[in-house]
Amino acid sequence: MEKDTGLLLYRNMLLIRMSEERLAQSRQAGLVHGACHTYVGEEAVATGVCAHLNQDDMVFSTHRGHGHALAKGVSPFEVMAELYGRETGCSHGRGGSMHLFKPEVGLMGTSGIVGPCILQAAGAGYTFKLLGKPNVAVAFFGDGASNNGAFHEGVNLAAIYKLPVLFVCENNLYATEVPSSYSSGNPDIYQRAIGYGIPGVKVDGNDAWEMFLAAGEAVRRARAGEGPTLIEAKTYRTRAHSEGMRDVGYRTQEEVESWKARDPIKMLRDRLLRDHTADEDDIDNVHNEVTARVTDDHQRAADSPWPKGSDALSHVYFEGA
Ligand SMILES: Cc1ncc(C[n+]2csc(CCOP(=O)(O)OP(=O)(O)O)c2C)c(N)n1
Ligand SMILES: [Mg+2]
Repeated sequence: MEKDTGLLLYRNMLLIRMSEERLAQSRQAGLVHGACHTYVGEEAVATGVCAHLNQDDMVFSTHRGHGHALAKGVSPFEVMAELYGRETGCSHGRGGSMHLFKPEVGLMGTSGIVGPCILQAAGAGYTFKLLGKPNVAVAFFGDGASNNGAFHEGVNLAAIYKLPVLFVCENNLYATEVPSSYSSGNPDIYQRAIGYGIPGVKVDGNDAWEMFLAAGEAVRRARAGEGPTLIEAKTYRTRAHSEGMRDVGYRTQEEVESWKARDPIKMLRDRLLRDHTADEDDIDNVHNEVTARVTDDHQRAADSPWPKGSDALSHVYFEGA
């Protein structure tokens, strides 16, 4: 692992973690309007994938999308201001957590509807292919979404046309409170790739380096015209399904603790130090930089103006040419 790559992955995971811990506090303080599904514990997935993408590559995301947005290059300030309902948010405070958009960096939207991101990524891949563009589209989605009809339609379409798409299933073992072992005939979702004639890869979704390597190969394939890949990232959310929801009765404390012991940020830190890729000072520097950034971005977001009532009808329909 190159030092620069290792520290970039570490930095981006920490940026997501600290931003969301700040958002969770802000929600308790009444600053967040609407739902807030955090990605805490799953940061390695978006970080490892998005490290290979440029601004013209497109990401289609879910209800649990803060990490995808941040990894794709939306700033903590724009994400926080959006959840705080401010004009400076990436959707001008109109959308909140599940309507984060920034097409300029390829973040094509988080969404409260479970499943369609799979179809949208296939559609974007089709566009790239028709226009002869060298870009890739990525759908991030959960184990729950993989049981939605959109999964079959989107993956099959991408397979037959060899579209440049990554289907990244974040299997965190539950859809809200329903275990995937209950709702899936075969909870090893990567094995479904066989049915579509495309590669299916199982990855430790808490291992940023493994995610980076698997995504690198899938992006290479996509850009080379070899078609889509289904990546199943085995991971876990360590906070409640959504902030403020109860988190008891469907999983055990022991299970949560066993996954916290495999925290993706801690795992990468241990690897960086063990392999002498980076030292404690390097890691402290990243912590200091990210802490200062998130603190400052939160304050600027909280101090930002509300949208004006007179602007309520702007940004509702596309007005550009
Ligand atoms: C089409 C649709 N069906 C149901 C819901 C209600 N719902 C919201 S989140 C969720 C669970 C999704 O589980 P998964 O895809 O595994 O994502 P996770 O929350 O675990 O990240 C469901 C069923 C929805 N938002 N949209
Ligand atoms: Mg899930």
